Amino acid sequence: MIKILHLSDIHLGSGFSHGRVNPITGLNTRLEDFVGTLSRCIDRAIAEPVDLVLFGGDAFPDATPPPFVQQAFASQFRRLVDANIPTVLLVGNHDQHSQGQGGASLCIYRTLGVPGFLVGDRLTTHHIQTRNGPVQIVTLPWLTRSALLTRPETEGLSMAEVNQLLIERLTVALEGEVRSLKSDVPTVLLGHLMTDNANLGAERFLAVGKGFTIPLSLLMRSCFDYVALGHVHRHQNLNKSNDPPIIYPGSIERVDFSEEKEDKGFVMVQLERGHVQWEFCPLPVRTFCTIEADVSGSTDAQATLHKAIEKKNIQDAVVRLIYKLRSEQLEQIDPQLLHQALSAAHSYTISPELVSQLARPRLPELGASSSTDPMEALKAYLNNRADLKDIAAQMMEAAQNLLVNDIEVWTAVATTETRTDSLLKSGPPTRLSSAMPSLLDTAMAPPTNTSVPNQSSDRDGQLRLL
Ligand SMILES: [Mn+2]
Repeated sequence: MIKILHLSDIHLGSGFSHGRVNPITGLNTRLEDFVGTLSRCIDRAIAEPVDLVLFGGDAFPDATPPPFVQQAFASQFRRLVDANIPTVLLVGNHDQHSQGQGGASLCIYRTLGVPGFLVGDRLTTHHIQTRNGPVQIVTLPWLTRSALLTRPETEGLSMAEVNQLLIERLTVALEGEVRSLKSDVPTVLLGHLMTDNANLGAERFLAVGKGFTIPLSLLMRSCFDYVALGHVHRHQNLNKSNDPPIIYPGSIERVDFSEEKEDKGFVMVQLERGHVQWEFCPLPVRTFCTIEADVSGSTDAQATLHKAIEKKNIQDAVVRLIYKLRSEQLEQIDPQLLHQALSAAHSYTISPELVSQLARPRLPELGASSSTDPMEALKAYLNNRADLKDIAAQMMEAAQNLLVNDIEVWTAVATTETRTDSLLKSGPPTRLSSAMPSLLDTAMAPPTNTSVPNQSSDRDGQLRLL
């Protein structure tokens, strides 16, 4: 039996706005929180001890974290090297350069030849000999459209057709891995990806146009004993019948307020070929607390606000106070008293919102508390604009085209050189891939580096998700 600790979405170095500088260390307290939580995961791995650690991707907010953040990450994972615990570091979307080429922030572990460490930056199978026997890990890092398709291949195709083509390419490539698996060795698929039925809540719309959604049927296969995922920050098992379990452990810390109500943790797995047990292990992480109040109808706005604050336990929490008031009530609010009332919090923000009788109300179906994808949002908007009825269909079509053309940076022409440096493994070709070398080669060709606009703002947007 092989014991595995599966964690994901560490995002070390994010959420600094929710912390403050620790005067003793000079570090942001949220970095200290994240490192403390990561160290709890590593403590557990060593205390068991586990035979293998699987990291599901998104180590940092981006591919170029500052050295002190990299060092904090490395000093925790270093403890696994000392404890002789093999570790697979999968590359997530946040670990890649914006061009989607390689895993810049994690590949250093391969470059340095860190003993027992593997970096999963391509679709391939790793054969690992653990203390308790061999295990096969198929790594499926974050793949962008441009990693799988070239622009000429998609010209004139609708978004649905492009997605279909992407799935076909990936299916072929994954099938190549599956056919080379040893049938009597426990097997894990380790993927950083979005599945078509993951529960994303508020983050769903952010995913549109970024990468693509993978059908669950591609993962739900008997050749895998356990499917270890990363990307979605909310812990969930996508296959309740557990044949195999398809698990997002979620992020280890709250990255932002969209994760306010989520449990955070990692997953312990006991693996045999044909038999698996898993358990979610919650981590004690800092509380996030939203206090919402509408004082616009109140005669004593200040008192109403204090009542709303008193109802919540804000001790050491990351707090945001959002309240609505009328402009003539502004003078009734004493900010000093509010600061005092919130002083027990670890950090807090105060966001007054003026209620105006003149303002047109927001469409309830498009409120900040609900989420929807851009096409659905546009549809809801157009449904409320009788004056645009004549051109509504054209607007929908135009938007659809914008989404298709604008979502991803495409490779104009993938050169032979870049294809040689493909994401595919360099080992002997499988039966399938030797039968279809050109297709696979094209399928996994990374994009070129040229004329790629900076996508960092998009990536930050995705951080809420993922
Ligand atoms: Mn991700």
